[in-house]
Amino acid sequence: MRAVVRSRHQYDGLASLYLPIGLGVFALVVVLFVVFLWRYRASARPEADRRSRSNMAEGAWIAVVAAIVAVLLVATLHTEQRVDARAPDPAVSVEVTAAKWDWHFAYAGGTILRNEAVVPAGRTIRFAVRSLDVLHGFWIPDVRFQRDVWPEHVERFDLVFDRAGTYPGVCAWFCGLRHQNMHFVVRALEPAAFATWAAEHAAR
Ligand SMILES: [Cu+2]
Repeated sequence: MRAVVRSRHQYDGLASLYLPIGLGVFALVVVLFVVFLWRYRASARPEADRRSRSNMAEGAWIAVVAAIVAVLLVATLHTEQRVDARAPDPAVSVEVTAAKWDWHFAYAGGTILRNEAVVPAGRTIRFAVRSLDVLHGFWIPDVRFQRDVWPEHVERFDLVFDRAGTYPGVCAWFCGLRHQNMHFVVRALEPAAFATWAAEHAAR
């Protein structure tokens, strides 16, 4: 069986690669800026062989930037690939419909919840999300996950909610006058509690 992929871990790992590189480049630019300001200030004598030295420096700078971009690109594509991959055996499938200004979560047994999803914690949940009207954004910050949804298209993805608890979700795109009310929650229950919940709702 394929290992369970947690979007939160994946994107946190990516951020811990981007952040030090970003800070390092920022520090380098600031240091070079100050050094050049000091060295080539108006009172200093102008350098003689500006052209040959700057060609080398520019070449080195381009090579460093290209290498950094290549590393970040490969790491990002790998992460996206892992997050986008769908499990062959999701524990629960939920069909989500976004429409101004609500989210509806439908289960195989016929249960439909408004602005709330109930799922088992620690299990792979398959979401199939569609929009009935305009562009919406299915965003759950705690799992570092956001997907755009638009009409006549179904967006499918897997998520895992590690611990039992409440995970707030919001619409990530301005979609009209009451966009700011377009919230939902994912309630993750312990698997046994989820089984009870599912049995109760199936019996209705
Ligand atoms: Cu929306």
